[in-house]
Amino acid sequence: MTATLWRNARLATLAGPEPWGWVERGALLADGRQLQWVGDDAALPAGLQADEEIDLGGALVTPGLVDCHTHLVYGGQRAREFELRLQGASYEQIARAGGGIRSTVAATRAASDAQLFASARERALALMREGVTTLEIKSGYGLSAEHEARCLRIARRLGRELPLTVRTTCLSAHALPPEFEGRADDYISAVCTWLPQLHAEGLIDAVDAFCESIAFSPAQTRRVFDAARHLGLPVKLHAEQLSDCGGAALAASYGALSCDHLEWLSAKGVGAMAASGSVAVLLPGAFYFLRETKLPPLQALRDADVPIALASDHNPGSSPGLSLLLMLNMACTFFRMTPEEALRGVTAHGARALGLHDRGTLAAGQRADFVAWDLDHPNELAYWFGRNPCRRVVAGGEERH
Ligand code: DI6
Ligand code: FE
Repeated sequence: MTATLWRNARLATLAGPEPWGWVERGALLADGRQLQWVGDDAALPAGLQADEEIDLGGALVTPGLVDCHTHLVYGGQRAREFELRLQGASYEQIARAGGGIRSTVAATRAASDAQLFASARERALALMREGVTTLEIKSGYGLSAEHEARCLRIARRLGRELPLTVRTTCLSAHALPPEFEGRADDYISAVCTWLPQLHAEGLIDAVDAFCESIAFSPAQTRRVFDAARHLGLPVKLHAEQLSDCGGAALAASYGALSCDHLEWLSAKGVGAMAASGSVAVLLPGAFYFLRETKLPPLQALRDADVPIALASDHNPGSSPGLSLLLMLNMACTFFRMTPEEALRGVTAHGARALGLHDRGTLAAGQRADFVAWDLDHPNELAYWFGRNPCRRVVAGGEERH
């Protein structure tokens, strides 16, 4: 293992008591994949040796970014549906008329493995160019045992072939596939039989569902969660996106890693999430693209000390964007998050939403995932948009090229 010392960095460690976990003249020492020491350059302990030294030229350095909620593997696109929505059709109307998620399911089933892999790889590379080092990918556009497994295998392959950590989530309870029309309970029974097979093949790190009037009920969600619990898999939930179904409180009662979207989250839901330690994942891209007006209860989440994460929710229907940095900007402008909250949302809190405790801050013992930016101050990460200030990325102790 080679030990590398990066010097002359201005560190936003997000660890420790200073705002941003700031260290003005910082250095990071990594031994292989792990950070061995992080701190003030002048305080580097004499006993620590590096095989190689790299001067970062005073660059701003943050932890690697974590995009903790994406639907990256799918076929086709839905620009026509966007046009229909601009003419007045609602997301729900399109979904109920058999468009929406179902049209992406048809395109996904029709695509070859090679096509699905190539398009998902391009999207992953776009996110990586802005400093993403950990990426969650959900299934949910296959909606059969065969096609869900195919999409999850493609997600796993991305994690093997790219310098990136990929975490996979099974979202088979995303929408009702056409062959189960009128038989949602039967579909949920089928999903509960696939989960053990998918898990046995090592394809899933967590289980998710879409709990909504246009998708699955709380009772159906509960059945999926019971199956996940039986396998020892953690759960997350698309909850309270379009209405208040009480999904967040339900997920919290299963110790959910996260509840995501949450525009319609009630006070009761906030309390349940605080008690269970679930992360609130806010998705400003979907809020923006569906032209929602109902804001997630940010102050109530803060008051209850619920950790708040941000993610791209990249998907072809409600958030076709591929910039996690843009989500920081939108979280501040739309949701009134602070730039520091937004950065924690795509680092420490994003990691926690995936159950990962070895990343998201810069400290000894954490993974050596970090980004050097062409910026003076970390508040600029939420300020610029449409600009990519990412200069260099280190993932697992290795610089990406
Ligand atoms: N909520 C969303 O915003 C995405 N999935 C979900 O459950 C949208 C998925 C799509 O429209 O294709
Ligand atoms: Fe989503």
